[in-house]
Amino acid sequence: TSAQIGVTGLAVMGRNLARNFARNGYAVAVHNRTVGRTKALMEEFGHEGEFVAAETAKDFVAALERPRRLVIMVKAGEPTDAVIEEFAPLLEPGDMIIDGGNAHFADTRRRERALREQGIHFVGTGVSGGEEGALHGPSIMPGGSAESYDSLGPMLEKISAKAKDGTPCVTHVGPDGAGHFVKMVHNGIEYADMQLIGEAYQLLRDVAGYSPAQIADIFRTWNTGRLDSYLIEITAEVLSHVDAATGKPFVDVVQDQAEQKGTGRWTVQIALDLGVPVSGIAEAVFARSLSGHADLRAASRGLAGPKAKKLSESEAAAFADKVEQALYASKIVSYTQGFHEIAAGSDEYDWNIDLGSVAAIWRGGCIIRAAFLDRIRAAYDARPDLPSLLSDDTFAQEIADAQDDWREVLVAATRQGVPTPGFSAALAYYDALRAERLPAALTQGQRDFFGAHTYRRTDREGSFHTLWGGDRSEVEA
Ligand code: NBP
Repeated sequence: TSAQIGVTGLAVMGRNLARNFARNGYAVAVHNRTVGRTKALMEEFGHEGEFVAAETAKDFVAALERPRRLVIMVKAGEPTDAVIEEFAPLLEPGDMIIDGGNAHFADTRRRERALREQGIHFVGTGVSGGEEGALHGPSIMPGGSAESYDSLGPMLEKISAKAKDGTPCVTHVGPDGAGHFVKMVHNGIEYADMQLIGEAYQLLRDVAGYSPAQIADIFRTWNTGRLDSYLIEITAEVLSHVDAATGKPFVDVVQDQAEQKGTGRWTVQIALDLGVPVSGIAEAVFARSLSGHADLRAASRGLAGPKAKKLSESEAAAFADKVEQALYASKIVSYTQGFHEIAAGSDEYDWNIDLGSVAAIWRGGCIIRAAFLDRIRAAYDARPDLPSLLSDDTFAQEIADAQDDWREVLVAATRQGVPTPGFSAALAYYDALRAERLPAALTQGQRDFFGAHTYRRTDREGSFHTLWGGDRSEVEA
């Protein structure tokens, strides 16, 4: 038999992706560095479809129909290069290597360029949805050549998640590293979403005085409205879970030190390089690192601050409604920032990414899937040149309606000493964008004073410098 697709790297993600292809009727060649994993897959799941188990790289390549489609699902970084080095010499022009790992888009660009010289299509592909998504339908973000998508697209559409309207959650994002770039920003937005939800939880707990179980109910209610999303849904599950060993809320027995694997950090690093203000995403990454500084936190615990006062029952209910407004408004800002970064990356690398279709493929399968994304898609479909999500009339109106509550929540948080870096950064971004004047004019004056960096005037063209150390007259630079 010849297999239509092959998967090498059969840890949780690769194994489930291979099963997904097989369950959808494709013959799948499977391979893993350690043969035990291949055998385990065949034993446990071999009955699910048509698999061809290969022990060696040569057998694996030989099992594939031409042009070959070879999916790599190994640990990102050096392992990916090692696998490419192993397989590329065995391939022929026209063959495709699909890297479904969480690669850095710059690595993907480098690999794509190198393999293109050999006539091999390298398709860096973002895959989101964790192991369940890989099995039942992930959101898939392929980059690479348009030609490779002609061959892969129908297969990816088949195994991908479907949005509520039935559309497959996959599209050809753009050439070379575009897919991994978009996956990176997806993860950055995911960090921001999680941080905002965390802040809402802490406010409901410390200011409103609700228990984790009560907060779970509040999140369940929110999940029936405009915040309807996978992350809100699982938040309610986590908050209502009780630890079997102690009988305490699960959330109270877990160490409050968040870990990270790096894609959120990359989103911020690249945003700094591109000059895109993703302050909400950055605060989310920093909040995780701050939480991990156990010694610093222990040393700071005695610092002065207000004691949070609990609210009466009716005040608490009213406050919870305001937190929902603050969460929603901050979420709009996070997505605004994330989509700005995608637009900037697309400009920088000539990817020509369609922002509406990115929103569309995030509607199902991935971690940030949400009803909200349908609205973002609609906003970009209506105006593909939308300067920012905040320029969309509907979103602008929703923020206008939310802003009084958003500000009040932040006043309460500040007064009571509850940290809300995500909510605060989002509001600062909003207020800065809509400001008539920013203190950047003063910054320019300071820069000109100490470094003769020059400034531009509001009333005339050209660059100017003031002779600060002399008679303070202005000269044209
Ligand atoms: P891991 O990231 O844990 O990688 C394990 C796999 O890499 C095994 O198959 C292992 O083979 C193989 N491997 C390594 Br490590 N070094 C290798 C080398 N030098 N040569 C050949 N194979 C090598 O697996 P995962 O959690 O399934 O994730 C796979 C990819 O998918 C990663 O890039 C990950 O970032 C990405 N991803 C993961 C998730 C998720 O939810 N876990 C979601 C989305 C994307 P062995 O069996 O011989 O050790």
